[in-house]
Amino acid sequence: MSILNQCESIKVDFTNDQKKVEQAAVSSAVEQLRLNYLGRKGKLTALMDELRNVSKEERPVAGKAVNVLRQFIEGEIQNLVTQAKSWELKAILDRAPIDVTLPVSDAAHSGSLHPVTLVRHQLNKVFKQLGFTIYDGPEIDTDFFNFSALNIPDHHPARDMQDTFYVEGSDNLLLRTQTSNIQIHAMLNEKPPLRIIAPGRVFRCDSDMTHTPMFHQIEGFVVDEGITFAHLKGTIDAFLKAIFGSTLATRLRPSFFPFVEPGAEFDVQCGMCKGQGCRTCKNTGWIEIGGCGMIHPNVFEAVGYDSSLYSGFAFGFGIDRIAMNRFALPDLRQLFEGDYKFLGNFPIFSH
Ligand code: 2NL
Repeated sequence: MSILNQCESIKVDFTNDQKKVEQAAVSSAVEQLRLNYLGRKGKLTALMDELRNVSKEERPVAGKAVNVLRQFIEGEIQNLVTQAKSWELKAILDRAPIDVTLPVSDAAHSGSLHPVTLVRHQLNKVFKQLGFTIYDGPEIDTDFFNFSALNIPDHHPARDMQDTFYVEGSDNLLLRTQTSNIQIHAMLNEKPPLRIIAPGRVFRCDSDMTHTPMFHQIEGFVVDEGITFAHLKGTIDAFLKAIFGSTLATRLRPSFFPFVEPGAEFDVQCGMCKGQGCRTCKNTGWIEIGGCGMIHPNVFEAVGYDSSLYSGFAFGFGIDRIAMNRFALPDLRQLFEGDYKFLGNFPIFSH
């Protein structure tokens, strides 16, 4: 068969095959069509090889015919490639839609919130109801925000390398040891009246049965004209009752922290024995929760607040210990081991 006749017959074949591909409307068929004509063993490739056997006189005409056919086929395949994109999209849209309202089966791993997250959410909610705003700040901070502004003297043991993680190669960067740094940032950024809680991770060089090098705290503070110890006592009592139950008693005990004067620690009656004494409360009837006090005038001076005009109270406590109490956990460390068998025991949703 002459080259020109072959061109005719290949074109007829191609047009038929092209129709079939359009009917199938799947993108893989387009690629198969391309291989059948333009691939290494394709029909058009074979025809181009044959050109070599054509006589010199006929070659220009035959060559031109083959070229015209090649451009035609390449153009048509390019069109099909473009069309194939919309076939693929239509295939996706035609799939049965996923019903997101179906209940999750018991066998599925539905995930759950970490116990510390659950307790933090509850604490945030309680403090929001008491009119507090949640504030955030850096986990890596300077000596000023973590220590100096808080009236912690230069040679206080808390600043020791044994107790605080310092950033290598820097003379004053450290991992915060308490979330009070957030409150210093808040006081410098905002003006009184302030009612703020600061939840977050804190870091200390400490690791044993009851201490992990990272743990979670919430600190809170209120600054305004005329704030008294009575506001402090009422707030501590209100939030402890909201978290542990309104029937449990609360108490303050005198204590010392460099950033407050006077200072106190606060306890809630043991929920296990209702104050009778048991293993959980080591027979005292009370669970120690945290510390508090009236903000020291030196702290106000450090942030440029007039301590003769403003007064305030502050408090701080660990979230992890409340989670341990809430879920009756024997070991603090399992909170941070990432063991699915343990973490799967908690609810998906919090309040
Ligand atoms: C504890 C005790 C406490 C504060 C934290 C505070 C913050 C500022 C000024 C004054 Cl900016 N005080 N925070 C006060 C008393 C105690 O924490 O046992 N935390 C786990």
